[in-house]
Amino acid sequence: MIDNTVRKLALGNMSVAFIAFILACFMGEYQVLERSGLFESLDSPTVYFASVSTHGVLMAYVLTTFFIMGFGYFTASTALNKPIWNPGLAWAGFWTSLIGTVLAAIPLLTGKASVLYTFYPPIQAHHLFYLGATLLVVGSWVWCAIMIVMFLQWKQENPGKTVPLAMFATTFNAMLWLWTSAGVALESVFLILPWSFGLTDTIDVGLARTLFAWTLHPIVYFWLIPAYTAFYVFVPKQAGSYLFSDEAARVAFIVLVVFSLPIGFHHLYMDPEQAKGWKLLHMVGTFIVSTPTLLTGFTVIAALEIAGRLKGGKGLFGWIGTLPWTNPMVLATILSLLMLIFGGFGGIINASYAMNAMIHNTAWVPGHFHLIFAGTTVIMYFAIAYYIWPILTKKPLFSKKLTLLQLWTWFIGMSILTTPWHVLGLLGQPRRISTVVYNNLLTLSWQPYELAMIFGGLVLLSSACLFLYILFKTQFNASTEVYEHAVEYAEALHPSESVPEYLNDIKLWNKVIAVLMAISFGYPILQFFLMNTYDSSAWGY
Ligand code: HAS
Ligand code: CU
Repeated sequence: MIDNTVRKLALGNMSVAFIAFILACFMGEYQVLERSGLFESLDSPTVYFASVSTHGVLMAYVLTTFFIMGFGYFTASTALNKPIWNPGLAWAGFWTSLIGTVLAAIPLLTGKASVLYTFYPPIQAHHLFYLGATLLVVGSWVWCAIMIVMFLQWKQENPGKTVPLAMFATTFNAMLWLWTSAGVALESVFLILPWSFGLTDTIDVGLARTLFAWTLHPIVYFWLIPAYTAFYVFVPKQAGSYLFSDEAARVAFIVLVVFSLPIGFHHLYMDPEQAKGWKLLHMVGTFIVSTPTLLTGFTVIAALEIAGRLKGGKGLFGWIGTLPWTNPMVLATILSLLMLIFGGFGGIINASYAMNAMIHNTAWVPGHFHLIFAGTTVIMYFAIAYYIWPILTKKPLFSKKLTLLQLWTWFIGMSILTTPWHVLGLLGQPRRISTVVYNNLLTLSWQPYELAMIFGGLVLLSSACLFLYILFKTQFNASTEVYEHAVEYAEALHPSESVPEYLNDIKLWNKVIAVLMAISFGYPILQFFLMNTYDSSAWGY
């Protein structure tokens, strides 16, 4: 049974995540309305950029980090059957991150940090924003340390045994986050913080963007790993099937973590500060990091196929119809995978050096990441919340029908929002602009798409409200019915007593990452110290 500390830590962290999420959804709808140029009274670049910066920070950093921490405490304690190591420290991490979030929110909401979630210099925000963001990250490092300590302790207590897959994935994500955030931490400590406090007058934009690129790709897999964890450890059981291969899942997590780090230059293809050879190297790595997703798609669909066939599905596709579509976790997985086909396809286009020139800095890019992050990834956050909220609160899930409606509307809304976004990008609409109206024929042709996006946003906003309503009604349900189920982890089709040590530990992979990072980022960073660079002056406001 789940203990009170875990219950509070998981609920506390996830509640912050979902409150941030709903606030950001309202901002998102305002942004599509404002940006369309169809409502003159809303026209305000100042408000727009304050809003879009807050929206991005809330979704990309606050929703994700708090969700991942809450879910991590839950998986660590249930998969290992162990209490949380040092709960006092866990709460200290939580409060540090929360205080950081509040500090960053002050300049964001007052228009003093309208630098978008990527905060690329030379646009400068108020120093409170950078300080707050730093604290948010420092708090999350505490979570990483707790996950790694629990993983190592369990291994010591259970020599020769295989670490449960859920904990293996969580610990790899913690390790990934430590490596990932190191890039932006270096950028903050050595470049941005001194510059924003006025200790330095100039900033090396090329070096700052290089260090941010170190973080920018792996961070997206930090967000994604909880979704894949659910695919592997919850979905097969929920569908009435088995985990197709425990070993393949471990390989997928390892490749995902190891190869997500040395490839960030695919965000810099169009930048001048890195040479094309380095970009090419990072491109090769980017294609390698797509393979664990293909492996995940294959094994998760295989688990679903087994489920469908066990339920009597026949023929090539007959098993799809016999899947338990009314199970929220299974439905979310199917919808998530459908969005992954197109979101991932877009990713491959982005990653292809030459084709990147076609879509870089256009509306295609937010189309890509809304589909694959807000779609594929966040729909699994919903499914996880629906699955564990009853376990954490001991209250049965409020209305399965509404839950299914919520998942469908999220999928439909996200498809309506992101398809026009992709098309607009191909039509040449830039990203990061506050209005699309230039009074010419080209921008007139954009209008029907803008209208569709406003509608998609409305569907999403309703769906997001419904999500929170369901969690709220579950937790504060007045009924006396007690939900006493424990979490059920999937069993492997061929359970193996032991796996090779490299599929059961982090040490070797840490070393591999260190070598790959030295190769892919060593010289590209060093070069800034070997040549004369011409810094841009800060133009803060
Ligand atoms: Fe990305 C930009 C490349 C995945 C997020 N990405 C972004 C940005 C974000 C983001 C936030 O190379 C914007 C950053 C900014 O603000 O500047 N991305 C990729 C590639 C992948 C990828 C190659 N991205 C993600 C994920 C994200 C995310 C995951 C968040 C969670 N991305 C890029 C590039 C850029 C970029 C460039 C820079 C663009 C620019 O120029 O600025 C890959 O990981 C994708 C691999 C996925 C696949 C899909 C396989 C499909 C499967 C589904 C099978 C399902 C079936 C259905 C058949 C290859 C496995 C079954 C149905 C049943 C009924 C059962
Ligand atoms: Cu990337």
